Amino acid sequence: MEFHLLPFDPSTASSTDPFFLQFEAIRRSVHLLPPLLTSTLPSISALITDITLTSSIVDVVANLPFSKYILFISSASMLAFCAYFPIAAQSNTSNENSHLQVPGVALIQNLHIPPLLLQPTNLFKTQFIENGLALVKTDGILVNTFDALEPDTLVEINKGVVVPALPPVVAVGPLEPCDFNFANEEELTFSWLNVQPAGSVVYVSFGSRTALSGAQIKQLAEGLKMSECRFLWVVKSTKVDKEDRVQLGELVGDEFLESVRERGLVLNGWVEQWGVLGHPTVGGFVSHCGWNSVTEAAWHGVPVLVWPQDGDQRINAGVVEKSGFGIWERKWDWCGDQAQLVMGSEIAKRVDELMSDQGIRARATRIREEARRAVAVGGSSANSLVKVMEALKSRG
Ligand code: G50
Repeated sequence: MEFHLLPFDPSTASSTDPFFLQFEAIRRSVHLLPPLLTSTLPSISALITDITLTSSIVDVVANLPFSKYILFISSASMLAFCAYFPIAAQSNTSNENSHLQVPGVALIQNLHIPPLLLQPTNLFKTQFIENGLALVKTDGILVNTFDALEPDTLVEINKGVVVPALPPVVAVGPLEPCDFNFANEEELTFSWLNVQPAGSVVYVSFGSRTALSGAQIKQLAEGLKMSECRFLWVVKSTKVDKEDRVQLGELVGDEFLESVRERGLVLNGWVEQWGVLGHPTVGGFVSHCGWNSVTEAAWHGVPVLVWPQDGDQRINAGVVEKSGFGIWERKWDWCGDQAQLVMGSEIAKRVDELMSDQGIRARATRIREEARRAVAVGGSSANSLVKVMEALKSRG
């Protein structure tokens, strides 16, 4: 069924980020959903909505005869933070603390809090606070994580320690990504990967919406050249793909491309990340720690050099570090105009460390086993999902 959004004027919102503006455009149209939701046959028994829409949908559907669930697309640690942050924001207007204690879960340094949430006001912060407060009006929260990845956090949240009135939080992951089929360099990527030695390639990607600065891209190129590894590097220089018109040579230098031709593949399109991380020649991942990247690395048991760039990524990096399948150099800066450059020599050192550390590799393999056990029949995530289904059925 197609659902058309109302016209939306971005200049009426306090942000220029295309992703947040899209959230807002959807949020301002969800009040049109009820006639559609109540006219389906068979009638629906549950509505599952993305976290970004929570506050705009809960009141609209409050009196409709189905259960209301939220799908939280980041970590359970981030969910705890999301649920508690509005309470902290209300009680502490001075913002003088250097950290925030999420009850029962974690002491979060201000340095690790999503930067937009430390500003006085902006569209994302408003949405984040409203969504966090509205979580208590839902029947449950599904999270793309699994018990073995964030055991303590899940237990504490469900004990009511973080926010007492929070509905059940259900770990249902790791969820497999859907196949969008828009990886444009698939053949090149896999024919190159296929001829590399097992476990020898480090895959470098900062996700679908992070553009490193030109200067940082140059240092990363330098680092990969200095490291002794083979690498598959997806370069991204603009936040929105369709604005990307720069040739690779201009970004990283033709000389660089020539000098690493034997052991590196550099691309500036999308790759099919699930297939890349699952490829036997890939043995390490330099990642910004977007949550999908973390769960995919866990699923495939690939050790991660975490380099969070923005948003929830430092909180997610903490999860990877704690689970033992990643290395985190905390001195490395966020992305942004004021960012302190991380030099190539330092990147090379860490990449070589990642690729040679047998302890990390063993722990990544263990996480992989846990991830697969969680979604197999009888596993923690599979069982939890069955329970949700049974609850829906018993509602009639
Ligand atoms: C900051 C940011 C981007 C971003 C997130 C940030 C998330 C993702 C989950 O914190 O935490 C989330 C999205 C919207 C919301 C609550 C939680 O209202 O710059 O994705």
